Amino acid sequence: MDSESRRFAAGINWYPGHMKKTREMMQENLKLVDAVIEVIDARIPVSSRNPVIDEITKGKTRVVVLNKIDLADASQTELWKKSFLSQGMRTAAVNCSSGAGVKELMQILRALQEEKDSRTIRKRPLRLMIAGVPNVGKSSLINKLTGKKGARTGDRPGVTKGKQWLALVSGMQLLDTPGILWPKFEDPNVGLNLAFCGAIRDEILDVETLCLELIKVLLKDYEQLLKVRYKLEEISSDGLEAMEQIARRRGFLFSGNRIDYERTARTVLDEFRAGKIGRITLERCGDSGKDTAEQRAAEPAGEGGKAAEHEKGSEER
Ligand SMILES: Nc1nc2c(ncn2[C@@H]2O[C@H](COP(=O)(O)OP(=O)(O)OP(=O)(O)O)[C@@H](O)[C@H]2O)c(=O)[nH]1
Ligand SMILES: [Mg+2]
Repeated sequence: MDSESRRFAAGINWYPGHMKKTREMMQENLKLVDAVIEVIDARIPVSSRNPVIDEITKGKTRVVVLNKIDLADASQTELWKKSFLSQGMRTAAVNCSSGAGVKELMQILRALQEEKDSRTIRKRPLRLMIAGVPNVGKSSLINKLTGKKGARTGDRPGVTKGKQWLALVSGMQLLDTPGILWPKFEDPNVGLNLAFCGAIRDEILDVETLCLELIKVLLKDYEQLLKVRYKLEEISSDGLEAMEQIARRRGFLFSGNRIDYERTARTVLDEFRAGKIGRITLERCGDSGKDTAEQRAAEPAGEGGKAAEHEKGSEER
């Protein structure tokens, strides 16, 4: 990552007061639940794992759900799933839009129920907390599991406010929670990845620079997809030039052929998030995934570490 990218990434943070409150609510409710379903984004299986959720759910049975697999590279999702399984985590890969993989998750939950029943005299249906970063599909997962539209969903972060219990036909109870982030991203890539995938409110971001960063990342591993989507025979290896090529191709110009960067940015970000550029996994299992985790441990605060310090419990923006 070049120094400009690093500076931009270090400035990304979103930890409004409601997330701090949600964290407290989750901690209070943990004693009521038998297990936690951690929903993560299959496009960013490292960055979408919230260390706070890790910390507060220690000692609880956990199920990791890789969601939005329709948007991710299928072979990468397979590798990530194997990697989580090999770490001893119960894992399912799902698409909460179509429902693919939800049956497999149900089998995991049924097995958990049986395990619990075999240990207790008074049997009662499982209670599960659904946790994860904003916009990852927690409420959509609940709706797929219950077969109803009981939980509100939406294509922006921060849709669920407050807690809500919903029941499955089997009697299992699911607790929907608002998405939470954490006060400081140690690795600037994490903030970027979360922003690319829509876990951070666009209103607080400079979307033009965010798009430029996304294009830089895509040029590395997915150059061909960019060329095809934007009908470019050749694409510059320079991020800004590539963004300008896209703008011209789409006709996002003001009078005098000046480029409408904002329109270009919103379009490319929307198309990436909707999977229109292709199925893309930003964190590849093996090398880069491992690198990211190792980097996190090895260099707690990068160049922009201090700048990235978030105000704990700052007012909602
Ligand atoms: N393509 C795709 N979109 C999905 C999938 N699951 C959820 N979505 C979409 O992602 C957006 C966010 O879904 P929600 O269920 O509201 O996410 P959430 O985690 O509850 O979000 P917050 O409550 O804001 O934290 C919605 O537009 C969903 O339709 C999926 O598997 N694939
Ligand atoms: Mg929600």
